Amino acid sequence: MQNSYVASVFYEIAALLELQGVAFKPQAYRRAASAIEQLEIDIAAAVEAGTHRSIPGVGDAIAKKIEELVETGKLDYLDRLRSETPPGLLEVMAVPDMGPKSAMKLYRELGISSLDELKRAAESGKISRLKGFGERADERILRGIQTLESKGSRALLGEAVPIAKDYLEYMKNCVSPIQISICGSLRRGKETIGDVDLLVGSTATAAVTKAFTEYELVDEVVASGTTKTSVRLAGGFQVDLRVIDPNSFGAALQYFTGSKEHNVLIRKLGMEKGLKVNEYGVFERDNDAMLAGGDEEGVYEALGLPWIAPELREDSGEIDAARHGRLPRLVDTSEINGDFHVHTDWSDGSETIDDIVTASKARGYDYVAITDHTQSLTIANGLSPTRVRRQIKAVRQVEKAHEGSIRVFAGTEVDILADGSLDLPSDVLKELDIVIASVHSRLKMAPRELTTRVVTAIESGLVDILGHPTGRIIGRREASQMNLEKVLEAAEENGVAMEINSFPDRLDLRDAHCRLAKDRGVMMAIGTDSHSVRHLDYLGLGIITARRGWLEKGNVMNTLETAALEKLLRGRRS
Ligand code: DGT
Ligand code: CA
Ligand code: CA
Ligand code: ZN
Repeated sequence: MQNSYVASVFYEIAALLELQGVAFKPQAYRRAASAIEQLEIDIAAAVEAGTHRSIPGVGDAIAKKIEELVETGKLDYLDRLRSETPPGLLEVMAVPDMGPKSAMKLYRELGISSLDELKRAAESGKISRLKGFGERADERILRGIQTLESKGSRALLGEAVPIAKDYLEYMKNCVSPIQISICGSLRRGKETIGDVDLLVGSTATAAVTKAFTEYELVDEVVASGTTKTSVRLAGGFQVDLRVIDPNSFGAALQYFTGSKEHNVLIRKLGMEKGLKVNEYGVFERDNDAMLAGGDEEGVYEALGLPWIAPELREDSGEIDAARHGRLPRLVDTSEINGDFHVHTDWSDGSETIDDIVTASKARGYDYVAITDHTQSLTIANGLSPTRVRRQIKAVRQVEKAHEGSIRVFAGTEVDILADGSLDLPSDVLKELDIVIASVHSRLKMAPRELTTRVVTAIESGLVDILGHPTGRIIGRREASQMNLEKVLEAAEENGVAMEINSFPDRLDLRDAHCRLAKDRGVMMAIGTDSHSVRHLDYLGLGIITARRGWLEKGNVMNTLETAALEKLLRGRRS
């Protein structure tokens, strides 16, 4: 059972109670929901261990409901509430800024009980005319509906990557020889993906299209033409396929990788040079002679540019940099030597230290850091000072058993408490090889207070890495309102690295913030925040995020060789 599911049930209960005009109770459910959402361990595991009762905001009544949900997957109470409320009102209430009172009023006075009805009423300007809504209400509501719809339809990069890779492998096995690539936002590594785009260079269009639509996960063929076919997969992903003549494969790859904004600039640059650029190639405008098209490098070369990495193609200065020979040499997967953020079964991870070390070795790492939670995160079975000391010994033993084949850092993800102090005494922190410090609670405190809290931790002289710095959860929780500039300034002064947390729904710092950190001279540290062995694969998402942030080898701590890294870590907290 997923925490997000349990949280969503409690949010729904809160909303339903609000619609019924019940006081206080909705707040309690919302608090519990938010705490469950932020839990770093599986709620079912918490129930099993009995620790769900110590989640903030969970009293006896809510604890029982959690148990019922985890055990049966259902909740009687929710079903009852649902039957008492007009269906569709929740949808209406989900529109940003639409409270329960407004929703009820719209229901009573205009009979609105669905998003569609709300949209129609707003489009015809009816809502502004109601008493108490204000003259811009229609506009505001339409904008809210748009936000709601756009957010709902995008998937996480980390969800799309494996789906696209499987599809690609299948296509390669079906049709050979084949020129094939992922393009679109997925190739650029954007944190959320609208749809997956595949490009094939082949003259056997019909055979390729047939193979594409016969993939076993295809639920429905949405559109089928001679050059473009779209399918919807079980689970809802849309995948677009384009088939192009192999002579134009590079030009099409460039075109369909986008972004649209990047392509507009590319075409404009072509125009200035008397060239025409499209998905078939680069052509002389005067006589249509084809200058490039077979490969992507050739397309850029014809425009007088070096090849630009897909992650940079967002119209954020990349073309200018390319023209002046100032493109970054982006950090590459082959340069990454280890992972800085891994949990084990000592706190809320599911495997042993040895499992993690064995798996890290299999991935070719030179080092891995074991960084479990600390005591104040009781729900995550956080470690007390005594247990930290025991764990250090355990880490040394595992490392020894692997006979020098991998360096295992004894670390922690220490909680940053509300006043900025750390959740372990400094003598214990000094015994560790590496310290990540993270905020896990009270992210919504006043921005200035939060900034001071984080800066205090950075200035402690005990921290190597600030974990998931902004605390955002993609699509669910906005980045915290702390002053990032101030935090980066403190990090630079104190030689503290910012994490790129690679967990699919975090990617924190995000791409643009990584670039800012680089400009401020702050080092970045990629960590997967793994809670199981398979999460170690998320490292790739962190690397893509680093590349989208224009980071080079020198900006990323994971590129250091073991000896250099140890020197850096020792120097930082002595
Ligand atoms: P998404 O799917 O919303 O995450 O974003 P993209 O970038 O994958 O967009 P998508 O799937 O609509 O189209 C794939 C690429 O094809 C896009 O990045 C650029 C190119 N493209 C599509 N339509 C146009 C267009 O009208 N003009 C230009 N210049 N390029 C286009
Ligand atoms: Ca796309
Ligand atoms: Ca598309
Ligand atoms: Zn954390």
